[in-house]
Amino acid sequence: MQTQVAIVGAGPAGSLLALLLHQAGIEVVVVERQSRDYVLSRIRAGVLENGTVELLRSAGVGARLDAEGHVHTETGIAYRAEEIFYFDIGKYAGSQFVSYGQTEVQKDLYEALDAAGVPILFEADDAAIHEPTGEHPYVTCVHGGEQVRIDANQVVGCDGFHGPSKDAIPHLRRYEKTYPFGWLGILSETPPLEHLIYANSERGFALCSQRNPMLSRYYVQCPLDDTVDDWSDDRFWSELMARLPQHVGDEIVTGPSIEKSIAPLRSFVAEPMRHGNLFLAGDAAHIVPPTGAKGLNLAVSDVFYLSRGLVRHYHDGDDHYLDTYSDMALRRVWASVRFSWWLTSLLHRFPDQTEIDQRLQEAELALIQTSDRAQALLCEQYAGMPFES
Ligand code: RFL
Ligand code: PHB
Repeated sequence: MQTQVAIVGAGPAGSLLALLLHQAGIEVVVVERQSRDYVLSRIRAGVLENGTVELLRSAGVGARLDAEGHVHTETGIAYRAEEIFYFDIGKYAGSQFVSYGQTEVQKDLYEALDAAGVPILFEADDAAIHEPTGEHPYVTCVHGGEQVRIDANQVVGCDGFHGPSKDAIPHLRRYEKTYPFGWLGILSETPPLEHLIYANSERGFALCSQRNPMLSRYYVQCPLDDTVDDWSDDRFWSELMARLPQHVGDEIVTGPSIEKSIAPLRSFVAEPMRHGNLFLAGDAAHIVPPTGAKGLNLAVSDVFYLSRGLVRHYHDGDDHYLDTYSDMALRRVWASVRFSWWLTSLLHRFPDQTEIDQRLQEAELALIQTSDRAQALLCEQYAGMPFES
């Protein structure tokens, strides 16, 4: 098989990149380890920044998002048991964000790729990248029991944190930090609260989020060695309520969970994001803890920079944006890695935390609550930086 760009991984990064390149007349082939149904069953991100929404719209996959997504500007932070304030990214950053699940984004992308006839090899095993620094790198995999070879001009690793593409880069610098807790998340078919609410509590972090008017998403911080079997629905709801101000908890409509999972928290950056004709994008190159809602948005910003570089390369023979891809993408990555780490540190209960650490977190939250300038800084980062031109 011969193509111009071979993409490993059909999550949001690989799917959106494939769509944008195809729309620009560039041939792509995508290789995905899982089945389509499996990818569509993963419950992940829920918050899309403006830049993400605009890029999805420009790719022609904004219609359902515009019709069904819930537009917000305000987000709550609860702390000190009964205190709560709302920061407004509309007021301070002139921006808004949309609650629309990653699952729905993925569904929209697969439908658009199908309609465009872009080839995606689902359930492809043993994907490997060869000769990344050569003029003709290639990907091999096993698909439908057959050995497949895809010859390309560029290969893009969009294969998430556990994928093989970053291992094809020698001397890759890896920066990593793990956190001593996880997030237990549930979905329930109940009406969500109007606003997202993040909570700092002596019992641990909690988050109230949403997917649509009849689908809520909630999280509580839990020990890393807990399993979902340790958490009955009753235990989850009572722990969530115990971490929120009473008047917020009173508004929550509880119901049976329809999904329950535990995710570890990690900060990770791989540098550089290019090795010859192999490029990395999305979770393949970086992971952030979900506290700042940045992971999917960063994957999309990588795709913005990389698609621009590839389009200029194929249309004009101009490699400026391909050559600056890694540096430009990494500037945004590091800003989000820092923000996500900071918000995680501010809102979670650490195992060795003492009373003074708790009070220091609360004092910082009080500073944000009462200082316009501190709130503006939070809002600017939560809203997301604009893409660099
Ligand atoms: P993905 O989604 O992991 O997709 C990678 C794809 O590559 C495939 N793959 C392979 N394919 C072929 N061969 C191989 N050997 C392969 N190995 C792997 C995988 O099957 C998969 O389909 O990475 P991508 O595309 O970079 O997208 C990144 C996002 O998924 C991720 O950053 C976000 O979900 C993170 N995240 C959030 N991000 C936000 O922007 N806002 C949020 O509100 C938010 N909340 C979250 C989150 C992630 C969470 N979890 C579970 C990690 C909440 C949670 C709980
Ligand atoms: C979600 O809705 O899943 C969500 C929202 C905000 C976050 C993380 C996850 O910071």
